[in-house]
Amino acid sequence: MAIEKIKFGTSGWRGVIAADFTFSRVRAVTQAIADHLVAQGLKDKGVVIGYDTRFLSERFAAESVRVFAANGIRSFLSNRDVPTPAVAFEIIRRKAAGGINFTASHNPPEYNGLKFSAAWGGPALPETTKDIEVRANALIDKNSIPLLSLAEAKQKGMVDDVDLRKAYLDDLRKKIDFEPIKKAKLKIAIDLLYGTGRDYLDSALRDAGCAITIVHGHRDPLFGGRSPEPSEENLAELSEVMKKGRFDLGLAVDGDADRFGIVDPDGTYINPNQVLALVLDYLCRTRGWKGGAARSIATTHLIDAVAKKHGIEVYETGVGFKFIGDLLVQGKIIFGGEESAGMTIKDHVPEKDGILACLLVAEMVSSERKTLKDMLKRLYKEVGVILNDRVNIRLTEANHAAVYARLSQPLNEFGGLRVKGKKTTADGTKYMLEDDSWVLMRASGTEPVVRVYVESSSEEQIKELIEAGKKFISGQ
Ligand code: G16
Repeated sequence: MAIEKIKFGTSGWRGVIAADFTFSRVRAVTQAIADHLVAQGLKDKGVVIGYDTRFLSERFAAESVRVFAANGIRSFLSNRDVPTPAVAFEIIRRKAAGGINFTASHNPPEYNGLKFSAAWGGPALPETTKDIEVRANALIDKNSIPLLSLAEAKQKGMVDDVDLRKAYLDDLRKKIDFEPIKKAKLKIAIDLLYGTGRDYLDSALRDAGCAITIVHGHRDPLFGGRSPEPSEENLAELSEVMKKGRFDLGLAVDGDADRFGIVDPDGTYINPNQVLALVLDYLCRTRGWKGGAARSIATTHLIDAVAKKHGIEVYETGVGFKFIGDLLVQGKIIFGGEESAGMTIKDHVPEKDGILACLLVAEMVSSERKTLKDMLKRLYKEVGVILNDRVNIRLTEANHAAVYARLSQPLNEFGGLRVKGKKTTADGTKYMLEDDSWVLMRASGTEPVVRVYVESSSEEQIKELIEAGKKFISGQ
């Protein structure tokens, strides 16, 4: 059987543990990254290495350190499992050559993965990951990859055990206005989804005087049998906890704490698109920053409506936070968001940060003294109602090719609405429909699914568009 090639997807390289994601392939990818850094003249700056709470993550991280050490590249190895945004922050703080977090983020438990962030702190751009892929695939199954033992690496001063938490949290204290949070004395329920957000999000809020109740706050490499994704379905338990107690807010982060999940006091899940629009509006009203807002092609146009209200420019990017991170470091934007629950802001890491997003929501709830539902009502009154939904449809060996072929079909009508324009990108086709509704269908770069995203102004229309999407993908 031919060996699958190593391929970086929307964010890093991911694979099923023991099948695709193996020690030997981790060695090959690390060697490829080492060669890439040498070619860039960055070898002497060292790399930050982190890992999440998945099965064997810390072992994969150690393997990577051994390869870097044998190449004369020093590793700053995290002393515990760590959120991806904290790795991004440490890369910038240490002026390192880049960093790796061993994580498969929100994927199911049988996956592991590796996110490579560049020296600028953001997820590596396609030209970089292409270079690493080519180098790694040429190295697969070669026995020539140099390796030191960890003891040798330590003895040669090629590995430092480091704490990433303190500097990262100290920095967040400068970016979040904790005064209203301290005054509000919020009661918050937090679902850590067994991941790396533990002692980060909860301790930042506890230090600000909040009363915290934690759900799923210990390491479980099986994530309770689910994916560590803060989706409505996965946060049902948090929602139940909130319905039983009296809480002001429910918060969650994914396995590597770069995505957020928000729940209102009555247990209602607030979808990430709505959270993004509310936070952008809040920041424009309170921070007085100048600059644009970026969203991916799949993300709500409610952001555009908020941007219009405040007279700021909108940048539409492909799917993947790397493109938003790139705009942030270019100084073009004050805010970036993705519908998959990614957010960052001006002067922060060019990487999505679920901890930052949750803290900003806590700040917003404390100063507005309203539920998110009420804030949304107010926003819809001001800028108009824009609703959205998304479904993921599983791809199988059997339907894979047929579904892919369908994704590029020309369409004149969709869900009973006329197609008035389309945008074809690397992320599939976005069909603009009558009355400013739209639909985007694209293959995921992190999971074997096709995602159908729809947006419209009424619940009924949203349901029809989702049904039309399901039928279209299944070829009916
Ligand atoms: C998905 C989301 C993207 C996100 C990416 C990585 O990609 O749709 O918005 O940037 O995951 O997120 P994370 O690092 O949290 O896994 P795709 O290609 O699966 O849709």
